[in-house]
Amino acid sequence: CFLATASILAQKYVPSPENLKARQEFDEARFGMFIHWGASSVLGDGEWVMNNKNIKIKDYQRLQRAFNPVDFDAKTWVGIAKNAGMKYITLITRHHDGFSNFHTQYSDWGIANTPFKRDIVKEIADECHKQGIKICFYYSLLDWYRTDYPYETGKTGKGTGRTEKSNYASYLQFMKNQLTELLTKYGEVSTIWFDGHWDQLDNDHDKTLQSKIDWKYDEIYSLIHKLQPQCLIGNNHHLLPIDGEDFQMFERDLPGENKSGLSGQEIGKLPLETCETLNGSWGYNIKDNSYKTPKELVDYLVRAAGYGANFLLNVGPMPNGEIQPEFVERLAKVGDFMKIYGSTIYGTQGGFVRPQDWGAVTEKGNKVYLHLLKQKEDKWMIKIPVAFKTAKYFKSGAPVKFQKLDNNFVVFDINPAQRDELDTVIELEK
Ligand code: FHN
Repeated sequence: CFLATASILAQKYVPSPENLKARQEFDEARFGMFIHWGASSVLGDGEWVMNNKNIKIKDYQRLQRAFNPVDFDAKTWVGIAKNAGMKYITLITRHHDGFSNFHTQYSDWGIANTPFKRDIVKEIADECHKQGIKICFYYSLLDWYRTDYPYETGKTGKGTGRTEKSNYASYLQFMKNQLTELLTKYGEVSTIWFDGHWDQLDNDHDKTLQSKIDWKYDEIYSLIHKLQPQCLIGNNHHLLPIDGEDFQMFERDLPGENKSGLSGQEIGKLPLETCETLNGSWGYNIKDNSYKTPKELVDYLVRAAGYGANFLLNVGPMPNGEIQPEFVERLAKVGDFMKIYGSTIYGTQGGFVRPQDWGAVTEKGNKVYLHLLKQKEDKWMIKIPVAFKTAKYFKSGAPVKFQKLDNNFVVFDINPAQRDELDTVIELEK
């Protein structure tokens, strides 16, 4: 009997056929919208405000009376994402402050008890299904509000006023209950995006990022796959994928570049995603005007595609329910770019060389796309280890002059009149 149990426990996750299909679709999507929104948005100081400002639970609870996003319209939000060329939305259902953006039986601390009352997760999910884009749910493992969450404090150790002892079994059951709601009441959910694993590290500088507690991911992940086998699981733990996960994400980092300072993260074999903010903040931050330019956003998107990764671009909507105009404007410009160049990005794979200073390479079928993001010289030599017959400017279709040299080197003669300030794309046909 012991041996039988041990062999069940050791069983590796085998993704279902639906899941494999969903992985492929996810891997073709390349561009999604991340939405950080909730009670914390009211304060306009980012989603970490409760912890950063050491606000006690009893004071923070007042936000429930204040969060009243009367101008919220799911149709408008989904329209903004679609117009930007985004293929999915990853929405915060519950962030570290524990506030549930959906109607839940398992907590009074949520949207249902605000003056607004409406289930914003449901409205956005329904609208995504209606407008034909995928809906994904972010769900925090870390919780600054519940007393049964292990440890008194969040990562900064400041404390939010919880007094009772932790009880992970109870907290785990709560998460399972809420995940069951999320996976049974909102139609098809494309991904569950976990965050917060890093809260329970032995040592912030420990590059192995091993957690102090056993989160029981096997139980959580198998529940998700039982309820919706196609639902992809990702976890922002900065480790190689754990058994049961379906995609690997890199926060503020292109896969494998290890620039974010989180960890030296290696790349596994799953579909990849990188996430970044449109300004410098995830949640609404009234002081943050450091908006990335359309050129910077396009650069990030194209470089991510050059690594074979999706780009999940974050917006932190305002407490009244609107996405601020500075974001909408920039997203629309990226959308204009995607309307022209989308087919050089969606459904492609990373090219024959990793992204370089000059730009990135994507490939699809018998086409290779050279994205000249920063390349400036009119005579440009590059090593191209794939045989190709023709070269043309993707946008105009005009031929590009080139000369093949020894050892796969090719010299292109770039016509300045054919350059595009965002990205000059040369299409090679094999
Ligand atoms: O602490 C969160 C943060 O608020 C935000 O949600 C980002 C998104 O990737 N993840 C965490 C930081 O690693």
